[in-house]
Order: sequence, then structure tokens, then C-alpha cells
Amino acid sequence: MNTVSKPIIPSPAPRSSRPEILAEEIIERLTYRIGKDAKVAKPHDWLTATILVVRDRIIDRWMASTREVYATGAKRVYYLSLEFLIGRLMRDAVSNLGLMEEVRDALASLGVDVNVIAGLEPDAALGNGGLGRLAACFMESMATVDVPAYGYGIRYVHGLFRQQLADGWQVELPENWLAHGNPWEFERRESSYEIGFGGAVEFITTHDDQPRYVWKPAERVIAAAFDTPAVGWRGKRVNTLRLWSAQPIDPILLDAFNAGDHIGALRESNKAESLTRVLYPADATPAGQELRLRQEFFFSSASLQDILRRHLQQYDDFTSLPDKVAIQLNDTHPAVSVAELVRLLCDVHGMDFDQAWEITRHTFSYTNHTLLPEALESWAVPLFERLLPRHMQIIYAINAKILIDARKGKNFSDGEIRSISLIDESGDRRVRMGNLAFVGSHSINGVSALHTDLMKVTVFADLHKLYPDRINNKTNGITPRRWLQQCNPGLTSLIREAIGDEFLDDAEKLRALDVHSSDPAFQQKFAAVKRANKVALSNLVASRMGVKLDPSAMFDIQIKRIHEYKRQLLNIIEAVALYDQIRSHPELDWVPRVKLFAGKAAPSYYNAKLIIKLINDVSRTINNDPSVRGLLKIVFVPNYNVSLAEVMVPAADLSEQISTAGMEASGTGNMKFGLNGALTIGTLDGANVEMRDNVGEDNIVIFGLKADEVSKVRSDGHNPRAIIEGSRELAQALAAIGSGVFSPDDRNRYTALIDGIYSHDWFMVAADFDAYAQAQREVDQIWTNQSAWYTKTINNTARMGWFSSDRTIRQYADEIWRAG
Ligand code: B1H
Repeated sequence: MNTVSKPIIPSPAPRSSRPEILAEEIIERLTYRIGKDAKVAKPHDWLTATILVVRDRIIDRWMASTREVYATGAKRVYYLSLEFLIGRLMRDAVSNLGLMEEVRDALASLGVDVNVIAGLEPDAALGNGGLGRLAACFMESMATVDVPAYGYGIRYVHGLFRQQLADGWQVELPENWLAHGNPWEFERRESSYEIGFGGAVEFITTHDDQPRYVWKPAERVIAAAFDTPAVGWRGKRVNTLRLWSAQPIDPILLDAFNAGDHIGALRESNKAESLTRVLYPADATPAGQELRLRQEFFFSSASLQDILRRHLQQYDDFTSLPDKVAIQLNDTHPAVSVAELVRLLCDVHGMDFDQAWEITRHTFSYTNHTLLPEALESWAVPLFERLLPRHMQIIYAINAKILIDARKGKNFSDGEIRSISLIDESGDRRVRMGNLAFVGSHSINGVSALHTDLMKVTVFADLHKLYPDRINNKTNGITPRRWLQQCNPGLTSLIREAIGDEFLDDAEKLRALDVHSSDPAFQQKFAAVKRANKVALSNLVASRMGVKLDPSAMFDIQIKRIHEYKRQLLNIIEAVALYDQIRSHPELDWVPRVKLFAGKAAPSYYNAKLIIKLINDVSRTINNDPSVRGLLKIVFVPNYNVSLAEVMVPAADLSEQISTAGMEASGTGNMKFGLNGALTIGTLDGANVEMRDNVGEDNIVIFGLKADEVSKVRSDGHNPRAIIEGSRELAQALAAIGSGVFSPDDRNRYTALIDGIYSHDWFMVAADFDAYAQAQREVDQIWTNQSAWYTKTINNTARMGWFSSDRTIRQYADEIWRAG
């Protein structure tokens, strides 16, 4: 018998939030943790010290949240995503803890301006665009609505590239967010796992005479965990974002080094580390290379090993896995997890295949984010087989099960069977990751009502026929903490003054603003807030680009990844047409506009980069033409990221959401603008449809072909040339661009781009042009009546509460995860 009694370990005293104590602790961290004298500390040192002090306030709640799940046996949710586009964390953490004023006062007492040091924090840009930002909003909302959750992803050393403009062309530079260290993260050396690649599969008989497959990988790397806390609103719950970093098993081959091969001695080590060095800068474009598949498997396997280890710490076996664990696959990027979980359960934990398959299917769910055929991931069978031989076998076994199901149950045609198969046999044989994610999940969701409907009749039509209860919708949302409270403190205080504080905890309470939307006094205050935000953006543009903007002009903003389907091209062509109009009709009352663009193009996406150049060419011409009399200005703000969005979104009068109908799965920028009191000009695409339903059709300007019309035009045969010939404005604008009016240094620069519109117009730029131009003039009309304008924009703020990601997460928790 053990007679030594366990010592009682006292918990540390809860941390004070008094500014004097915070200030004392900041100095303490500066001195003893950073080793700097306050007299010589640089702003960066103050930032780090402040984060360390804030972090302490998070840790107690973090531990309590973790302990609670062990105590209650609650179900855990795991969000697997190759991208988390977080942005800065300090303001978010401080504001969610309710310590904003205290921290500001503490720093002020030390002669430090909180805004200055907050602005030094680098963006954690571990994502490309909407998909990655959604994962970040979800992390915050899962903590807010009290769902015990872990995010799993990759700790890229270099996040999304920095964008510079050189003569109007995009140039990509490496991003280095870890340059000053990362005070938010905790390295967890005890949580590391071996990840294998390549090699062969052996068939063995174990000591208990059980036949088993064992994978003998040829290469191995270590996945090491780095944890970052995710703080919910009012600090209610703190969840964990666990990011994996690849490390070599042998940091250096000493034999090689001692024999004088200094480079060779580090080759393996470099190879391992290169696995998690950079984020693929693809967005809804195929990444395709072997390293990408390695990244996907690496983080999937590490996450699953971690999940299974945690489960076994608490429960006897894996039969309870679906009751205690829900794993959400953020797109197909982690889809290889389906095969990896089957492998771990069968090969490592000795379960039989059928049981492992049932458990797997009940544990996973999958979110689809795009219907674009070129973005649907697939891997060449030979590559897959070479890198993951055991997973290839498992995929064949799963496929056999599914195809037998399809053959016997319902009478599927050969064509349908071919489209259900996990293997695309139409050309080079490829593994279809979407089909794998689908069959391995009990729930497959789209991200807006329209997108979900289209999923059922396009990519997954045949799988949907086989498993008709799996597809469901979860319309995206955004966190109102970052996208209203933090980025727009002026509007937040105005709303609090008008309707009280309830909306801070429940965004749908913003509805109470409705009654103020036509009150002239309230409109005036709302307009003043908007103007202040526009002044702030103007200052940013002036200091970064040396361009002066007039804050009384309409700020018309399109910010998002540059992609043909998002139609920045339609926007800039309309600007060219407007430019013509302003010059030919100087006698008319043109509404002064500033058209702002920002966004990155995938480095290999030629047309997207050409569109950036076109915007800059048009901008130079128009901004320098005195006959425009300042009525139209075009600005492309470089290096779009989360922090820039936080300045641009609150400053927008008009939000451009003009994708070709049927092509934008949801959009989330659309929601951010609406919430911050912009009017939307948009197509009936993605979540715009539900925005119209929520704000009412008087409060949004909708134009253009609908999704079914686009597909009809495409299948009936589109004749863009005839359309262009019937539209004088469009024909002139295209002729000007195509003939080099904006590119006198290279008159043919845009010939092919414009020819594409004439010959196929896949993205319906010509087809929608007249409707778009007319909608823009309708926007001008509304603007001339400022009271009508503010009624509409206030109604937007009032009615966007439903698009809070808290609502989205509650739906996932209730309907998919059955957790929280
Ligand atoms: C979205 C992507 C995406 N959909 C491939 N698909 C990637 C695809 O690196 N890759 O290979 C990266 C990203 N991203 C976006 O998801 C949709 O286009 C938006 O409409 C949607 O709002 C967002 C969040 O659901």
C-alpha cells in the first residue's frame, strides 16, 4: 500500500485586472522575461511584455476549460483545417477578456500607446482567404458558445506571401510572422508523433494469430505541437488551436558531418523542416504537388494520433469514439484522415475493418467550400500509392464497399457508378478526395443555401442519390467581436447608446436598431461614424501610397482574392465606361466615387495577375486625368490581409459582391460589410441570396443573371459578341482596354484578356455588364438622397445579426456534432 500522501499543490492566485497591477507585471515581464530595461525597451518589447501579461489572464480559464471536459465527459469537437487566417490576436484576446480599458490605462501609465504597439503585432496569415478566415471565426465562436473544441492545423513558418506592386504588377515576397518570436504559443514537447511516408506494406501474423497489415514507411518525421489559446467572448471558455510543426528525427547525421559532408549531414533535417515551411498560396485553384499531399497527410495523421491518445486517456476503447469525438473536415484538404483513421484503428489498435469503418463514418463530417471543378482535389494514383501505400489499399477496400452498396441497393447506371467511385478512371487514374470525404462522413454540408442546393445537383449528384440524408446546409457566419466591436469601436458605441448592450451577447438583438433607421438624428450620428472610418482609411492610403482621397466621396470597395469568377474585371470595365461617360457628359451631376480594390492573386494564376495590372493601369490614367475633376478615383491597396480588412470594411459605403451566379460558394466579406453599414451591390450568388432575404430587397441592390440562368446560357450556347455589339458603353470600354489606351507601353497587354470576353465570356462579364452598369446608376440615385441611403445602410447593420458565426456554430453543434 502506498502510504505517502499526495502533496496538496496550491493553485496560483487569480490574476488581478487592476491597471496598476497590470503595469507592474508588464515591467516585470520586460525585465525578467525579455531582459530589457524599461528605459531602452523598443515598442516590440512592450508588445511582447503586454502579451505575456494578457496571456496569464487566459491560462487559468484555459486550464479550467480543459479540466471541465475531463470531469464531465463532454464530447469534443475537432476542426481540421489546413488554413487558419487569424490576423492579430492581442486586441481580440484583450477585448474578449473585457480588459481593453485596463490594458490601455496600464500602458498609458508607462508612457506607451496601446494602439501603437497593437499595430506592431504581425498578422498570423496561415490561410489564403475566406476558407481560412472562416476557420478563425469558428475558433472564436466555438469558445464563445461553449463548445469544447480543438482546431488542428499547420504551423507554417511563412504564412501567405506579402504582396508588393512593381509598376502595377503583383510581386510576391516571403512573409515572416515568427521573426520576433510568437508569445502566444506554447510548444508541447510531450505531444509529438511520428509521421511516415513511402515504404511498403507487409502482411504479418501476430502472436495471437491475428493477420495484420503493417505499413513500414521509408521516411519518418516528427510532428511537434504548438498550442495557442482561443478565447471566447467575455472569456467564458478558452479552447486550443494546436498547430503542427515538422521536425527531423535526427537533427544532424553526425557520421556524415564528421566525415566532412556538412551539407549532407543536414539534408534530412532540412527536408523534414521544409514540410511545414510554407503555406500553399492557392485559393480555389489546385495546388497539385507532392509536398501538398505530404502536408495534408502530415497534419491529418498527427491530429488523429493525438485525438486517439486523448480518447484512450479517458475511455476504455474506441467503440465510444463517435459519442465522444466529432471531427469536422474543412474542405477535402484533410480528407486523407478518413483512410488514416481506419488504418490507425485496424493496424495499430487491432480493430476489424468493418467496425473501424462504422466508427470512422460516424465520427467524421465534411464541409465543402467550392463547386469549381478545377478546385476539387484529386491525386494521381501512382503518387498516392508511392507516398501512402497502406492508405491506397484502404481506399480500394472502402471503394469496394461503396460500389457494392450502389450496385445492389438502387439500380445505378454505369455512368453513375463511375461518378461515385473514389477513383476517377476517365484519364490518368486519380483518387477523388471529395468522394472520399463524402463516403467517410455522416454529414456533408455546404456553406450557403444556394451552394448546398447546387451541390446536390452537380458534384455530388450521384453520391446524394446513394446517400440522400447526408447533405445539409450550414450558412457561413462571421464573428461580430472582430468584425464589429473590435474593428469599428465608433459604431459599437453608437449602437450601445441607441439600444443598450444586449447585442454584444446576441447579434440578432441588433434588430432593435431598425426603429432608428429613418430617424434623422440617428442617421447623422451613423454618418459621422462612417465618415470617421473613411478618414482613417484615407490616412492609411495617403501614408502607404501617397494618394489623397476625399472622404465625402462614395467609397466603393471590392476586397477579396483576385479570381476571374469574382469579377474584379467587371468592376474595372464598368469604371472605364463610367470614365467615358464623365468625360462625354461633364454637364451631368456625377456622384463622386472612390473605387478601392485589394486582394492577392495566386502566384501562378496569370489572368488574375493581369487583372491587378489592369486595375493599376486604369487607375493611373483616370486619377491623372484633369477632365475627371476628381469625380472618379481608382485605388488598388497592396498587401490585403486581415488587418487591412479591419480598416477597409468599416469605411465602405458600397460593397461589391459581384461573382458570376453559382460560382461563389458563400462569401463572408459580404456579411462583414453589411454588418458595418455598407450597401451591397451584388448578384444572387452564395450567401448574398440569404442576405437579401434578411435585409429585405429594398436594402440591397441585386443585378444580373441568376445561377440557373448562367447554366442555361452556358449550355444553350452563349453569344457574347452579339451582346457586346448591342451595348455601346461596353463595346467602347472593351475596345479601349483591348487596344491599349491604358497600356501605351504595351498595347497588346490586354488583347487576349478582352478576346476571352468576346469569344466565350465564361464568367458572364459581357452578359451581366448592362445590368451591372444600370445597378451602379441606381446606387448613385440612392446616394443623392442621403437620408434614404442611411435608412438602407442602418437597416443592413440592424439585420445582419443572423450572420454571426455564433449562429452557424450552434447549428453545427446541434445538427452535426451533437455537442456543446
Ligand atoms: C473557398 C476554397 C479553397 N472555397 C482550395 N474553396 C484551396 C480551395 O489552397 N487550396 O487549394 C484554398 C481554398 N476557398 C471559399 O470558402 C469560398 O470560395 C467562399 O465562397 C467561402 O465563403 C469560403 C468559406 O466557406
